[in-house]
Amino acid sequence: MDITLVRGDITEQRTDAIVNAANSSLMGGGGVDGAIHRRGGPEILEECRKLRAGHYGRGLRTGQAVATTAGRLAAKWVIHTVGPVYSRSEDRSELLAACYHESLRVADSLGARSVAFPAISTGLYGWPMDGAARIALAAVRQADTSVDDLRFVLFDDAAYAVFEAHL
Ligand code: AR6
Repeated sequence: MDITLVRGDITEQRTDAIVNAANSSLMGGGGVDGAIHRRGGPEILEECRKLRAGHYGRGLRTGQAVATTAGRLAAKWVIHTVGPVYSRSEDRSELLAACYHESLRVADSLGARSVAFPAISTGLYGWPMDGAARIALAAVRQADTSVDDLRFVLFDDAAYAVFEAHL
């Protein structure tokens, strides 16, 4: 697997799938989630609503992942996953690693070979970039997957530098 770092906006990636740092409601939000729904258009939310009306009536649990169309985006699919909110008192690293593993499992089930990830949980959910980068890179390196082009799309220079140091 090739692991690449990109400085930019995940909605512009031309990978088979892009991963959304969603919340368990699947009904959109700010950050990456807001950008994906805004640029991908209403089709994504329509599919999310159907998921909520069906198997995901209670929402998507932290560490799980599920795919929808990518609407108007260049990618074919959006894989929604829910990162853990950072906690100083509780070690939630395994839940963060699960986001990467589960997203890659969903990617494999779709036949996606190229996948772009944001730095899950490092925005609104408060995870320090250094720890999040270490967990993310270890998780994707350990994964047993057919994805051979994996990109981390980092929104600013500081995030890029932290991932670069760990890679
Ligand atoms: N492309 C790439 N990275 C981005 C983009 C973008 N367009 N926009 C922000 N980032 P966040 P979380 C970076 O908050 O911490 C939402 O409201 C950002 O700088 O998007 O997992 C959801 O609905 C940060 O480094 O996700 C949830 O409620 C990283 O992406 C909640 O936020 C993740 O920031 C999830 O919080």
